[in-house]
Amino acid sequence: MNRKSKSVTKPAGSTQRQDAASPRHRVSQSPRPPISAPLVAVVMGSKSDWETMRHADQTLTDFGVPHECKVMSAHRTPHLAADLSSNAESRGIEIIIAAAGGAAHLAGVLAAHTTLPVLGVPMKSDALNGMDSLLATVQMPAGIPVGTLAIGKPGAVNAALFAVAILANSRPELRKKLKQFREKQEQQIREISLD
Ligand code: RP5
Repeated sequence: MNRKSKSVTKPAGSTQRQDAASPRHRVSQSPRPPISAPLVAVVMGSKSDWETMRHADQTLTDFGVPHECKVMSAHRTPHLAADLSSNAESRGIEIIIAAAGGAAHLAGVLAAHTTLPVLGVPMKSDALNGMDSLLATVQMPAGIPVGTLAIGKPGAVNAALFAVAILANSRPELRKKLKQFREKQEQQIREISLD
Protein backbone atom coordinates (compact mmCIF):
# COMPACT_ATOMS: atom_id res chain seq x y z
CA MET A 1 0.00 0.00 0.00
CA ASN A 2 1.30 3.41 -0.85
CA ARG A 3 1.09 4.93 2.59
CA LYS A 4 1.88 8.39 1.32
CA SER A 5 -0.99 8.69 -1.11
CA LYS A 6 -3.71 7.66 1.26
CA SER A 7 -4.64 7.85 4.87
CA VAL A 8 -3.00 5.29 7.10
CA THR A 9 -4.45 4.97 10.56
CA LYS A 10 -2.63 2.93 13.09
CA PRO A 11 -4.50 1.72 16.17
CA ALA A 12 -3.06 2.06 19.64
CA GLY A 13 -0.84 -0.91 20.37
CA SER A 14 -0.20 -1.16 16.66
CA THR A 15 -2.05 -4.43 16.38
CA GLN A 16 -2.80 -5.87 12.98
CA ARG A 17 -6.46 -5.71 12.07
CA GLN A 18 -7.93 -9.20 11.82
CA ASP A 19 -9.28 -10.10 8.43
CA ALA A 20 -12.89 -11.23 8.50
CA ALA A 21 -11.86 -14.53 6.93
CA SER A 22 -8.94 -15.16 9.26
CA PRO A 23 -8.99 -18.38 11.33
CA ARG A 24 -9.01 -16.35 14.54
CA HIS A 25 -12.05 -14.41 13.44
CA ARG A 26 -13.93 -17.54 12.42
CA VAL A 27 -13.20 -19.34 15.70
CA SER A 28 -14.03 -16.52 18.06
CA GLN A 29 -16.94 -15.06 16.10
CA SER A 30 -16.12 -11.88 17.98
CA PRO A 31 -16.86 -8.58 16.27
CA ARG A 32 -13.98 -7.00 14.45
CA PRO A 33 -12.28 -4.53 16.77
CA PRO A 34 -12.78 -0.97 15.64
CA ILE A 35 -9.73 0.79 14.29
CA SER A 36 -8.92 3.65 16.61
CA ALA A 37 -9.51 7.07 15.19
CA PRO A 38 -6.28 8.95 14.58
CA LEU A 39 -5.11 11.33 17.30
CA VAL A 40 -2.26 12.72 15.23
CA ALA A 41 -2.21 13.69 11.56
CA VAL A 42 1.24 13.55 9.96
CA VAL A 43 1.10 15.65 6.80
CA MET A 44 3.92 16.16 4.32
CA GLY A 45 4.19 18.32 1.23
CA SER A 46 5.58 15.68 -1.10
CA LYS A 47 6.22 11.98 -1.43
CA SER A 48 9.89 12.92 -1.35
CA ASP A 49 9.44 13.88 2.32
CA TRP A 50 8.44 10.36 3.34
CA GLU A 51 11.98 9.04 3.77
CA THR A 52 12.34 11.59 6.55
CA MET A 53 8.82 11.51 7.93
CA ARG A 54 8.70 7.73 8.19
CA HIS A 55 10.66 8.31 11.39
CA ALA A 56 7.76 10.27 12.86
CA ASP A 57 5.43 7.50 11.75
CA GLN A 58 7.65 4.87 13.38
CA THR A 59 7.96 6.79 16.63
CA LEU A 60 4.20 7.23 16.94
CA THR A 61 3.76 3.55 16.16
CA ASP A 62 6.30 2.62 18.84
CA PHE A 63 4.21 4.53 21.39
CA GLY A 64 0.98 3.00 20.13
CA VAL A 65 -0.46 6.36 19.14
CA PRO A 66 -3.19 6.09 16.47
CA HIS A 67 -2.21 8.34 13.60
CA GLU A 68 -2.52 8.91 9.89
CA CYS A 69 0.10 9.89 7.32
CA LYS A 70 -0.88 11.94 4.27
CA VAL A 71 0.74 13.83 1.42
CA MET A 72 -0.77 17.19 0.61
CA SER A 73 0.67 20.48 -0.37
CA ALA A 74 -0.15 24.04 0.63
CA HIS A 75 0.45 25.23 -2.93
CA ARG A 76 -0.26 22.16 -5.10
CA THR A 77 -3.40 21.03 -3.24
CA PRO A 78 -4.45 24.08 -1.23
CA HIS A 79 -8.07 23.01 -0.83
CA LEU A 80 -7.08 19.55 0.40
CA ALA A 81 -4.78 21.08 2.98
CA ALA A 82 -7.45 23.51 4.18
CA ASP A 83 -10.03 20.73 4.41
CA LEU A 84 -7.74 18.45 6.38
CA SER A 85 -6.98 21.14 8.88
CA SER A 86 -10.51 22.53 9.15
CA ASN A 87 -11.97 19.09 9.79
CA ALA A 88 -9.21 17.68 11.98
CA GLU A 89 -10.71 18.65 15.33
CA SER A 90 -14.14 17.21 14.55
CA ARG A 91 -12.44 13.97 13.49
CA GLY A 92 -10.83 13.64 16.91
CA ILE A 93 -7.34 14.63 15.82
CA GLU A 94 -5.49 16.47 18.60
CA ILE A 95 -2.19 17.35 16.96
CA ILE A 96 -1.03 18.00 13.39
CA ILE A 97 2.56 17.39 12.36
CA ALA A 98 3.41 19.17 9.11
CA ALA A 99 6.59 18.60 7.12
CA ALA A 100 7.64 20.64 4.11
CA GLY A 101 10.71 21.81 2.28
CA GLY A 102 11.70 24.90 0.34
CA ALA A 103 9.27 27.77 0.84
CA ALA A 104 7.76 25.62 3.54
CA HIS A 105 4.42 27.24 4.23
CA LEU A 106 2.47 24.01 4.80
CA ALA A 107 2.58 24.09 8.60
CA GLY A 108 1.54 27.74 8.68
CA VAL A 109 -1.33 27.18 6.29
CA LEU A 110 -2.58 24.20 8.29
CA ALA A 111 -2.27 26.21 11.51
CA ALA A 112 -4.34 28.99 9.95
CA HIS A 113 -7.32 26.65 9.66
CA THR A 114 -7.31 25.14 13.14
CA THR A 115 -6.64 25.91 16.78
CA LEU A 116 -5.10 22.46 17.28
CA PRO A 117 -1.37 22.48 17.99
CA VAL A 118 0.63 22.28 14.76
CA LEU A 119 4.21 21.02 14.86
CA GLY A 120 6.37 21.88 11.86
CA VAL A 121 9.26 19.79 10.57
CA PRO A 122 11.51 21.57 8.04
CA MET A 123 12.74 19.24 5.30
CA LYS A 124 16.34 19.31 4.18
CA SER A 125 16.35 20.99 0.77
CA ASP A 126 18.82 20.66 -2.09
CA ALA A 127 19.31 24.36 -2.67
CA LEU A 128 19.87 25.65 0.86
CA ASN A 129 20.28 22.51 2.92
CA GLY A 130 17.04 23.08 4.78
CA MET A 131 17.71 26.62 5.98
CA ASP A 132 14.94 27.87 3.70
CA SER A 133 12.53 25.27 5.10
CA LEU A 134 13.53 26.08 8.66
CA LEU A 135 13.02 29.82 8.33
CA ALA A 136 9.78 29.48 6.38
CA THR A 137 8.37 27.16 9.06
CA VAL A 138 9.66 28.80 12.21
CA GLN A 139 9.24 32.49 11.40
CA MET A 140 5.48 32.70 11.75
CA PRO A 141 4.21 36.20 12.42
CA ALA A 142 2.61 36.58 15.87
CA GLY A 143 -0.91 35.21 16.11
CA ILE A 144 -0.73 31.82 14.42
CA PRO A 145 1.90 29.62 16.09
CA VAL A 146 3.77 26.69 14.59
CA GLY A 147 5.93 24.74 17.02
CA THR A 148 8.98 24.12 14.87
CA LEU A 149 11.36 21.21 15.34
CA ALA A 150 14.82 20.55 13.91
CA ILE A 151 15.56 20.05 10.21
CA GLY A 152 15.16 16.51 8.91
CA LYS A 153 15.12 13.21 10.80
CA PRO A 154 15.79 14.63 14.29
CA GLY A 155 12.84 16.96 13.79
CA ALA A 156 10.64 14.13 12.54
CA VAL A 157 11.40 12.00 15.60
CA ASN A 158 11.07 14.91 18.00
CA ALA A 159 7.79 16.08 16.49
CA ALA A 160 6.38 12.65 17.24
CA LEU A 161 7.84 12.68 20.75
CA PHE A 162 6.42 16.17 21.30
CA ALA A 163 3.02 14.94 20.16
CA VAL A 164 3.30 12.05 22.59
CA ALA A 165 4.18 14.47 25.38
CA ILE A 166 1.11 16.60 24.62
CA LEU A 167 -1.17 13.58 24.49
CA ALA A 168 0.40 12.27 27.70
CA ASN A 169 -0.96 15.26 29.63
CA SER A 170 -4.32 13.52 29.77
CA ARG A 171 -3.21 9.90 29.29
CA PRO A 172 -1.29 8.42 32.23
CA GLU A 173 -0.37 5.26 30.34
CA LEU A 174 1.31 7.34 27.66
CA ARG A 175 3.14 9.40 30.30
CA LYS A 176 4.44 6.11 31.73
CA LYS A 177 5.66 4.99 28.30
CA LEU A 178 7.39 8.32 27.73
CA LYS A 179 9.18 8.08 31.07
CA GLN A 180 10.25 4.53 30.26
CA PHE A 181 11.55 5.71 26.89
CA ARG A 182 13.64 8.42 28.61
CA GLU A 183 14.96 5.95 31.18
CA LYS A 184 15.98 3.50 28.47
CA GLN A 185 17.66 6.27 26.51
CA GLU A 186 19.57 7.39 29.59
CA GLN A 187 20.62 3.85 30.39
CA GLN A 188 21.98 3.38 26.87
CA ILE A 189 24.19 6.44 27.28
CA ARG A 190 25.34 5.37 30.74
CA GLU A 191 26.37 1.97 29.39
CA ILE A 192 28.58 3.33 26.62
CA SER A 193 32.17 2.23 26.95
CA LEU A 194 34.87 3.89 24.88
CA ASP A 195 37.65 1.39 25.42
C1 RP5 B 1 7.70 20.82 -0.77
O1 RP5 B 1 8.65 20.89 -1.76
C2 RP5 B 1 7.77 19.43 -0.22
O2 RP5 B 1 7.48 19.44 1.15
C3 RP5 B 1 9.16 18.96 -0.51
O3 RP5 B 1 9.98 18.97 0.65
C4 RP5 B 1 9.67 19.96 -1.51
C5 RP5 B 1 10.09 19.30 -2.80
O4 RP5 B 1 9.01 18.57 -3.30
P1 RP5 B 1 9.20 17.63 -4.58
O5 RP5 B 1 9.67 18.52 -5.69
O6 RP5 B 1 10.22 16.58 -4.22
O7 RP5 B 1 7.85 17.04 -4.84
O8 RP5 B 1 6.42 21.09 -1.26
